[in-house]
Amino acid sequence: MSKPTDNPNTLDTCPMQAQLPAKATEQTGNGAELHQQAGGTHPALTTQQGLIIADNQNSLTAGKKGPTLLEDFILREKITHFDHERIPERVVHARGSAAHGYFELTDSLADFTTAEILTQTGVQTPVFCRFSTVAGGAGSVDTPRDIRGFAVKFYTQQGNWDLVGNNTPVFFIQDAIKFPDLIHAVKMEPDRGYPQAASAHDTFWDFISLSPETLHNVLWAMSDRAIPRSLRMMEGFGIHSFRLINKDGKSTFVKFHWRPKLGIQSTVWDEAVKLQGADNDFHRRDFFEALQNGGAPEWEFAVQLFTEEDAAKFPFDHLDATKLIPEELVPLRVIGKMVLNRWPDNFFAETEQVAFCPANVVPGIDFSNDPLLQGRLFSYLDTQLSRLGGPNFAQIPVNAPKCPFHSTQRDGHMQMRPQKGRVAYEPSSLEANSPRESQALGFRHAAQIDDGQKGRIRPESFADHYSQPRQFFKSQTPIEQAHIASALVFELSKVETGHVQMAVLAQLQHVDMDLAKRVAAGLGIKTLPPAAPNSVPVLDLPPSPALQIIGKMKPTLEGRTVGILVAEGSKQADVQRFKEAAEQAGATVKLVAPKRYIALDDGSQPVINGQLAGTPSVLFDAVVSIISMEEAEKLAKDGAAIDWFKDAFGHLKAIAACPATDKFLLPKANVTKDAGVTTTDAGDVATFIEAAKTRQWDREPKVRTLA
Ligand code: HDE
Repeated sequence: MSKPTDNPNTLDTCPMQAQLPAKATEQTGNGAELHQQAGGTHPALTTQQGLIIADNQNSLTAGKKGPTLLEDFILREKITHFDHERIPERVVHARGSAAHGYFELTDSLADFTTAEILTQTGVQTPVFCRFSTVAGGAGSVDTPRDIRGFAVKFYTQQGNWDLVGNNTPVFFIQDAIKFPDLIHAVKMEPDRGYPQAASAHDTFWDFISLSPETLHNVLWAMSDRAIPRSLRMMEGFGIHSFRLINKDGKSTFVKFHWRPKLGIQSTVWDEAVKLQGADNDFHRRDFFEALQNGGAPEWEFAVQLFTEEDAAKFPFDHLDATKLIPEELVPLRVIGKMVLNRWPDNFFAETEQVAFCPANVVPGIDFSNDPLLQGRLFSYLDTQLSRLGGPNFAQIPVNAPKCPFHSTQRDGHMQMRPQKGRVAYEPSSLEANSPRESQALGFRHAAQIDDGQKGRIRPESFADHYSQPRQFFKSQTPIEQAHIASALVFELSKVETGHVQMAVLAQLQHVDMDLAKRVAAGLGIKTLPPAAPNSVPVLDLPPSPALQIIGKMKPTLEGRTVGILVAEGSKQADVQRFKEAAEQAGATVKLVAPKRYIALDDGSQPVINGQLAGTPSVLFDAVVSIISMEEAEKLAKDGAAIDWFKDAFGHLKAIAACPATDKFLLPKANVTKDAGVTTTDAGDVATFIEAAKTRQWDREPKVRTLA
């Protein structure tokens, strides 16, 4: 076990004091001198103009106690910059975390596209990938029930390609013109300014109940997909159909999918709620720490390819973004992988300033006529103008292409590049090296024939709003169905307007009568309202097991975290045994104790990662408790200790409990024995590790009433 290096009990002097120059406040001269005298190697602090700053502690005043002078250009520059440190946050997907990495193609799609990123196998293309929540502001929490953004910028040699997707394969609406309505409905209500980052309120459910096209994505949002365990354990989807164009100009439709190597995993709702209190930054911290510790999360990249003729046979319209193509209908072809391995150097410069745009495509990839996608092609470029302050945001390093680029665009707010020459137009005859269009290499749109009829028309093929949500619900395991029903009860219980609850129940009946009844019963509504009007018959589509989480979860501890509760005098040998076993299974191990500095029974002082009161068991995937009888007796009076076990049990986690924990704590926490509760005997380590690789689903009926 590692020795603490910064245990204040073992330090002779305060490290801060040791580093201070003898008489720092009396130093004069410029910054470089000051640092040399301090024995440091720090570069001198300068203004933005490169001027070395002599005094960064005091403003320039007229006399010792006089007013501050306007002349203090150093103060003014610092304060001015500070005043403008915040830029408008994204109107949606404001809270996000991102990382650099690479994409590598393993299977060429040369028959289908000319895009080099999809035809050149073995090449590593740099990527920047940002995950986000949708509804909350930039400072909101990481774990609300919400759809997650999954946006990838590929810096290809043919220009940047942005695949700006979500962690669900469908979206709430069919037409871009409804997007501001959807977002206004889900965001905090405009008169009262709450709730933040939550869909459980009247305006959201009012809009949903009046817009049956939203139901499919609503069911995904009510499923455990919307409360992921980690950003590293989410699937991603491009949602819309795109087109691939080959060298002969032939077009094939494509849907893009990301599948996490660590398997999909979610939290349970009570856990997600408690995580909001335990760690606002749970997902960001998890992602950051994984990368810092050398973990490089990986996703498979897969496509579904289909022709116009295939599409004509689907029992839905693939251009409708509220529909998915079941994997059982068009199998996924895995063609590559993405590895994320480097946290940005600066959060603001990269994660905040990155500007994604679905219109960023490369030759060989083109758009479909999905009317939601078509609206997005306008929105993203437009939003950057106000968010990033002008038309030159592509010059910010995280947005700039990594291939050669030349345009005749000039000037504008924040122009960073002193563009040379007198020619800023095309064609020109004055400069031999001015950029020209290229028929051979340039982007070409798919030559498509549309019917040309102008109008605000929703196609009839978009009219079926219920068959796919029904298919989604029917495809889930009973546990997942119960979670969806319970999530609907939770959300609608927060709705204050009775007729909105009734209108949602009127819609749900088309999805599944049993679901509607369960939600009504959960709310205490005795009589269901009549079903909502419906213009087309609801189809009973074949179940698609690929839509489950539980059926697709990987039993693994890789990328997961095991928490071990210890206290003064805990048995070092037992701690070590569990630590080694968990680490061998791929988990990170964190030690929690009532105090930050303790000694085990052999005198060793392990690094304690969290103090008990601030480190609840929601932060771990499985827990172990190794404490002495004396300490356990003390902890039995501590609410944080009791909750540690009560929550771990309630959140269906594996628990390994030493005899003292078993005697004093488990009974207080109402923990009863099942396959997921083991002892800390050497013989039980392997059983615990196996149990820790999954959740104890059988336990759920014992710990909560589900709808
Ligand atoms: Fe977005 N969306 N969106 N969206 N979206 C934005 O662009 C918009 C939609 C998605 O990490 C905004 O730069 C419209 C679907 C992600 O920076 C904005 C419509 C999908 C992100 C915008 C949609 C997405 C955004 C806000 C309906 C999944 C975050 C800030 C037509 C396929 C990207 C910004 C990041 C961000 C508009 C619907 C995904 C306002 C108009 C469908 C992952 O331009």
